[in-house]
Amino acid sequence: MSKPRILVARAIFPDIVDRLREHFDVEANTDDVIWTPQELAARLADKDGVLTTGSQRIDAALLAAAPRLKVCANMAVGYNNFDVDAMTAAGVQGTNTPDVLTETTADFGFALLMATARRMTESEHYLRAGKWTKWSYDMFAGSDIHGSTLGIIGMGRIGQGIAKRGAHGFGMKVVYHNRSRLSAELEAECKATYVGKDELLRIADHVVLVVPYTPASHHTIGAAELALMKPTATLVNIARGGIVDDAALAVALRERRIAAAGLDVFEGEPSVHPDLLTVPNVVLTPHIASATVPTRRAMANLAADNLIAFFDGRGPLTPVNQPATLR
Ligand code: 8YV
Repeated sequence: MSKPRILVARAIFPDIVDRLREHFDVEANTDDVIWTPQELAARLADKDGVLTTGSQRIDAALLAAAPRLKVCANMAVGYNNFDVDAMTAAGVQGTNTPDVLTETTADFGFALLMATARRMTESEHYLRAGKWTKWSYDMFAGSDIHGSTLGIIGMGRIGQGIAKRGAHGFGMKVVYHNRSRLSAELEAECKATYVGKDELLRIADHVVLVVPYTPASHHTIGAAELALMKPTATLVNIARGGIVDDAALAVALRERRIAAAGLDVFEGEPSVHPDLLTVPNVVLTPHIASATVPTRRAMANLAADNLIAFFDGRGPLTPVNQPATLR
């Protein structure tokens, strides 16, 4: 019997592609070309499965052009690149990579918060530019992390990881907002108190966004929300581009309506709003919150294992939908 045909849509660890070759007839994007939706559809026309990253859109048009496609394994916990309703209607299984990146991403969220509040990149640029000629009492004075109030919007696994780091490691008072309230046990573990979104924005010294992207969470933070925040506050977005109105944020940063922002994700990335590139009080990183070698390997391995388990007939390990009948 011939092996199922798989497309690995972006370059990933070569040994993990080799592992997939033991099970599948694999076409791999070894040169890491960024395909247009039409090019992706053409390559999927004869494929049974695909390993995607967050940058390939799987929607009704693509599914119509790929009639054999049965499973899409995303190498990411977020899957807003999937039109899940269209996939479910077409009988196509989707999977993601939860859990394996939780702690690494929470580490990064905390690192970005600290770098932002303590003005680490801004001061490094100053030093590298040869501008450091004398010490002064207020040079790059930022805001404290320890003992401050941390507001987390989106209290899933990563949000909980950040809450624990803040509460247990830095003695922060943690408040959170989420679609649903955590159990009393989880709230106690995270030492976190549930509040409304506006209250969180008003009282937090540092706001971290970890909410998944959906049409409902588009521009969770815009001009009106930024206006509620303290002028001394820090905003960190490690969630998705589009959760923050980047244009409104650039204005708020330039006018010092909030003190600083740390952004790992952007609307329309890899493009970055030009005004964010010219304000000094923002730390910018290129969507690397999960980027450690062990974690990226674990993500790629879990995506591969999802494909293997699906075609073995064991069922996907970490499904994102449950089509009533599969293609
Ligand atoms: C990925 C992410 O690196 O898992 C996610 O949702 O945002 C990142 O960990 C990125 O989406 C590439 O797949």
